[in-house]
Amino acid sequence: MTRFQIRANLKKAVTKESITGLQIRTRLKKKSSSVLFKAAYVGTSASGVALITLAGVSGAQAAVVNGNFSTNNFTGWQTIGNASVVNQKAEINAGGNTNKFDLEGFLGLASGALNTINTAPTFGSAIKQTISVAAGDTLKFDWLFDADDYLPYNDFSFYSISSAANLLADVALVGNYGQTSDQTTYTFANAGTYTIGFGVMNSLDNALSGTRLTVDNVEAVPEPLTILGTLAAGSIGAAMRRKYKQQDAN
Ligand SMILES: [Ca+2]
Ligand SMILES: [Ca+2]
Repeated sequence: MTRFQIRANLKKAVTKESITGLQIRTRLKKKSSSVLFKAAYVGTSASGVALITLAGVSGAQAAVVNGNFSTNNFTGWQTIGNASVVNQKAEINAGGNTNKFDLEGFLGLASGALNTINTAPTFGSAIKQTISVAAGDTLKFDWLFDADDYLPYNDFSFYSISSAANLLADVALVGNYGQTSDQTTYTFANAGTYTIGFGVMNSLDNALSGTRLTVDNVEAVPEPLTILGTLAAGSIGAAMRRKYKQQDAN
């Protein structure tokens, strides 16, 4: 091979290489823009799905575990005193022999919190679970209070969120040996981790302890705005997809 031939071959090779390089770069550019498009598409739809999932599962994941007691036991919950799951509902009994100080400690209540909802709380029982919620999530639960006492022995039931106890019903409300049921909701103003609790106690003495609180269908659901936000995110995603589609066509 002459020097000329070598040079010619080399030139050819370089030219060929540079053409190939250009083609590769062009292809890469094309490909990367379509990859980018796909990434944007997938990314958008993925985050859209994530939001939808968050909104949809929030009730389950935001996370009350076994809120309907369908396991027929206290999986996901902690109990103190006398509590059991009967027919997939939590039954908490006033005859728990756990004093108010221990109950306040167990639930993480502020000291004296139980005295803010009853004049003479003595002994009782409670269950609790710690959940994570987003701002605006609403805790919902069904309950039934069945009093086994008469005034002035004002046995009572309550639910707690973090350090505060809230009265559900007491003998004064339902009458001697009375009962009532309802669904209660509580909306969390701020995102965070909260201990939620349910309890029932004797009052003034520790007798006629058949007073009980039945709890079921405990769930935390996102506020409707979160779902609207998800839809908005979905339309932003659609707009982005249109934009990338245009760029890809150009
Ligand atoms: Ca149930
Ligand atoms: Ca009692």
